[in-house]
Amino acid sequence: MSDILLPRRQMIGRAGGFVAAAGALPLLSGCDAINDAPAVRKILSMGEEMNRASQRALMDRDALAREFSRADLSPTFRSNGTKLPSGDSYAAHAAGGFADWRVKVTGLVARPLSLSMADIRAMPQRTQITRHDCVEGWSAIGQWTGVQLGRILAAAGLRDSARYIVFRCADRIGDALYYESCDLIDALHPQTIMAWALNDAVLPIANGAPLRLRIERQLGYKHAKYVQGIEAVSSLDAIGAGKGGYWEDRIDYEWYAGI
Ligand SMILES: Nc1nc2c(c(=O)[nH]1)N[C@H]1C(S)=C(S)[C@@H](COP(=O)(O)O)O[C@H]1N2
Ligand SMILES: [Mo]
Repeated sequence: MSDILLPRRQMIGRAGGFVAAAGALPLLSGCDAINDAPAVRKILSMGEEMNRASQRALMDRDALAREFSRADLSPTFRSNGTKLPSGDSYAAHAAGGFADWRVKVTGLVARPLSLSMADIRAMPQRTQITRHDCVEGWSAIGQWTGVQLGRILAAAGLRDSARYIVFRCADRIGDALYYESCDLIDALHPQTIMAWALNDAVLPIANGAPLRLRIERQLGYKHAKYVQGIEAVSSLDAIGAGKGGYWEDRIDYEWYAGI
């Protein structure tokens, strides 16, 4: 998996480089000849790169991911990773239309919650058409409907010591149930939703039924499917091997997968 990850990452990096270079061009044209020296150009573009990186790190975090129109929807939204969680428990939930599914909100909260899908659907909803980017080299545009994670966390009452939100999933891959996490900037971002519908239909099992995270400023593997637990913690040290996610702990996926 990691060998196909690299080219995609490089592609994303390079795409950013092209944008930076294109932006820098008008500044350079019309300047004196020294700007044509390759070394100077290299230093300028390094500065541009650093500038972009620090902006991404410090300032860009609240910006909205691009939203698309219905005409942009992918004909099918493919599935990746787990397509059907194994085990009798999930099968029984699926057979019952997930009527008994519970999402537990625990950890550093004033009021731990156990939410049914009916509870989730009774909360104010948000619908967004966004592009999903998987590091394995595919993208798809889909329309997602669900509750902003911030509303759920507000209902539970985050404690001051909470720094990260951990998502516990129902599917086991090899040795462990899938898990992911994010910081509070992403957790409280307006486009971060717990989605139960895709393209106006109830979420298919392959896409994470009954409830999956949409965290639109991040790469695909952060979008936890089959969520049954939302946990507020002060540190990721005790989660899995400490890097904050199933793939982060096993291969070289970055915890911060911002796009
Ligand atoms: N629980 C769980 N969540 C998961 C995965 C998974 O295997 N299990 N795969 C991740 C990856 S790598 C991607 S690209 C997306 C795929 O979402 P999709 O199946 O709706 O396309 O889910 C992410 N969330
Ligand atoms: Mo992915």
